[in-house]
Amino acid sequence: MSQRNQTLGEFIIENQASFKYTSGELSRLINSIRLAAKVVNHEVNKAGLVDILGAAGDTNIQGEDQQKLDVYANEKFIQTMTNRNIVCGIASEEEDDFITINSQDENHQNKYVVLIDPLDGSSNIDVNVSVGTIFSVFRRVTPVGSPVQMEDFLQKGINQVAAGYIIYGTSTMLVYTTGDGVNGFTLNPAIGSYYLSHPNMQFPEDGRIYSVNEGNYIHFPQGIKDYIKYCQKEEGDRPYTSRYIGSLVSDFHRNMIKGGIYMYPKSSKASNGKLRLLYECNPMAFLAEQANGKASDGFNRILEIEPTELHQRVPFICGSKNMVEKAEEFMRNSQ
Ligand code: AHM
Ligand code: MG
Repeated sequence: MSQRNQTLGEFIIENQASFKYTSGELSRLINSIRLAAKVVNHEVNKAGLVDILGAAGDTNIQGEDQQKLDVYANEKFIQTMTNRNIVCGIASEEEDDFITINSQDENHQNKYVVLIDPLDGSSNIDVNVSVGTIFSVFRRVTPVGSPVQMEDFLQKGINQVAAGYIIYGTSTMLVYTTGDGVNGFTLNPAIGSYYLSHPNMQFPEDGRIYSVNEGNYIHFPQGIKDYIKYCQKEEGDRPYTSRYIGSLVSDFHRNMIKGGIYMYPKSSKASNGKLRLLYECNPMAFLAEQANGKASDGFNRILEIEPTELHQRVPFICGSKNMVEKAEEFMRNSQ
């Protein structure tokens, strides 16, 4: 049920009972993400003003330069969730290993682990283009009270209990699901509250936007090349429109509202593509399915992929159902 002027805080309280585990722990977790997001938002918004731009000099596990804001966002999200003592473990795209929380305290009862990409698309910061935070939440599989283990994080996406993103765009939004549809909240920066602005978000079944880094075309598998040519062909409602921001959260968000497909396929240079299963693809796939969309690696449902390592990459095709199915058809036919 959506109400006029309903805040995220009110929405969380009102909907807590509909969540099947209802201990209030997940609500507190979403609350802490909302809080950290406000702090990060403040910093992202003044990125052009202060000397926080540029590479921090560190290199993350994927061998990429870290921007300073990546480091900042990583610290803020980890700090907020750790200080409030509401999760038992965190894995971040910016950290080599997962973080165990409260392992010294035998009485800690926290059940959830969070996987997070604190600032996705950060190469866009220097040019004032939208970036995002992506998060994914699982119930731990090892016994409550013991230190978390790798298996708590290496779960299939289908086991997610919540997922979402924050988009730091022309306005800042928090979009999330706890498995009962997708809702979007817009931050009113004057008051510091998020308001329910996009209740029950849904991908249109069909769309006319395709989002892919076409500069890599020559390296793409034949099925993807064929699908791109299909998108460009003059027939029916085609050619489609090409839109690629290079910021997954922003491309996904636009496609969910307008109808479209996002693709980061494997290539002859990167055999599993670029995006990470646990920090990027699983949460976006959960959101997509909850919003009547679809997410695939070209052949398999993303949410059913068995993860084998924290920083694993997978090819990613996601968006309006009929468009993703068409792309899969081209993949199959090219085999
Ligand atoms: P990042 O986690 O290093 O920011 O990389 C993820 C980003 C996505 O947001 C975006 O869709 C993609 O990388 C763009 O990659 P490319 O520049 O290769 O097209
Ligand atoms: Mg990322």
